[in-house]
Amino acid sequence: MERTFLAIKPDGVQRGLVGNIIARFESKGFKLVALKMVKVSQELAEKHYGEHKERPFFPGLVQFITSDPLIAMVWEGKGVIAAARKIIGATNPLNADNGTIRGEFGIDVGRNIIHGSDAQDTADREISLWFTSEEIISWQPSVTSWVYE
Ligand code: ABT
Ligand code: MG
Repeated sequence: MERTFLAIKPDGVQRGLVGNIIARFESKGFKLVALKMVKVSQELAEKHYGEHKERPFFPGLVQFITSDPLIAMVWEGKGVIAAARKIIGATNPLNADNGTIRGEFGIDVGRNIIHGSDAQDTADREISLWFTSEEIISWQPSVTSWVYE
């Protein structure tokens, strides 16, 4: 089954949005298989956002993501990578559709509340960057047959 890495960023935690955000993925029917609060190190932040290393916003991005704790998670389900990106909304919250997390809760691109892996290869890379295999739990929700046909 497909898996994605999601992180409620320090702004989402500070603004008390953790429960609201988790509820959206839970009620959609996706399965939470790993979760932890992390005060992110400089090294982990630079690895996670490695693709943006040369961009002018990189130092501010690393500073922001290491500034306070975030909630790191792995979610599992059919089509979860693309579906989570839809639930999250566009990178710039002012362009994000109403009803998405960023559309409802954000304004600035550097305070966009939540991260979600953008493709299968990034999901694989990010999950192994943030979690050990022991931290990811295989379990079967008893409602599975009411979510999947
Ligand atoms: P992430 O889920 O954080 O990766 O955001 P998303 O995939 O929607 O957007 P990308 B392009 O990966 O942006 C990564 C972070 O960089 C910030 N950013 C991006 C800027 O501050 N200025 C920019 O011009 C661009 C392109 C937004 C993202 N995170 N934060 N915080
Ligand atoms: Mg991204």
